[in-house]
Amino acid sequence: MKEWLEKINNANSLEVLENLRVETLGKKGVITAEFAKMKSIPSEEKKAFAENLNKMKSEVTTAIEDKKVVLEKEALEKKLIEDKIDVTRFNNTPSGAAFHPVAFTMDRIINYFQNLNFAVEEGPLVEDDFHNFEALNLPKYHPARDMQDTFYNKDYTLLRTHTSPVQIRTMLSQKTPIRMIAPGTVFRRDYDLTHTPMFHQIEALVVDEADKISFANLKHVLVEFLHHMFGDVDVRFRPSFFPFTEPSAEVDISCVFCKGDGCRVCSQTGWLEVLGCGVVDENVFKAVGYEGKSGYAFGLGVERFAMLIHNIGDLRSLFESDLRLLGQFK
Ligand code: 2U9
Repeated sequence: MKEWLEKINNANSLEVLENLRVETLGKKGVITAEFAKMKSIPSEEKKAFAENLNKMKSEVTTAIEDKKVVLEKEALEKKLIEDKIDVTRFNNTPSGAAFHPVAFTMDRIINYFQNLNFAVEEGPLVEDDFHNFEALNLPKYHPARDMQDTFYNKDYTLLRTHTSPVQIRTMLSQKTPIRMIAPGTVFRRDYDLTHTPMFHQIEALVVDEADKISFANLKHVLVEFLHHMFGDVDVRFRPSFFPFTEPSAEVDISCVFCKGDGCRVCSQTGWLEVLGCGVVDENVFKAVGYEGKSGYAFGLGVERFAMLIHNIGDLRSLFESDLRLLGQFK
């Protein structure tokens, strides 16, 4: 018996211990076999034999139970040490924020002009008729007002249709020289493949004393700017009309996709229209008490720039918050 107790005490795993339990107390175990001998024991010896056997059984049972507690504890400790969480199974790299392509493009353009010493001016999104139309040579009933389908409020305020009211406010509150850009959100009642009711513009205004600012200055600044944004492209100025500039021009670059050969994006023309510009109309200067000054202005749509720079085909995808698109700009 001592030998079994020793074996139990030396068991080094739960498996070994279980085998010892089967070998001693199991159906075919040595102790179970001893009980079977009871039948053949003379009755006067039975009591002592049974007592001895029960004592053995209980000693072995206790020894196995005690050893089991010790081995289970050891096994748990071993498991806790060995069971390491494999952190590499989780993608714990921070997903990281990314600029929206419109914000990214906006920042690039703002940064470019800040480096040329242009001030960045801002103004309200809810404007009045004077700052959004009247002062910009768009008097009441002027047909050009129909060009801008406007969101009007009940009190005749409106959501600005361009950032130009910011230039009006700047001229009304500051003296020349003025060298500024007005980046911001604008609103027009328009929704199709190439128009959304909210989009972003950056407009620029440069004003100084009479004859100091010319179309040549404007042309130089824009050609340099477009080369910075689009690389080695051709730039052309086409005569155009805007109520707030005279003369006016629209500016094209050679198509960034087909290099001017003609493709679907440029409608086979080889050219892409990217901005409008001109020499500030005398009537605009009159409206803000700037009679006789000279200046130039231009305006661009930020979404259009972002689409051309990042090869984005559908304007509306810029407003859908789809992470498959936004994730590409990290
Ligand atoms: C003042 C005087 C003149 C701003 C200008 C444009 C031409 C122009 C468009 C570009 C694409 C609007 O976003 S767009 O649809 N803009 O073509 N903007 S000249 O002229 C001004 C502005 C303010 C006081």
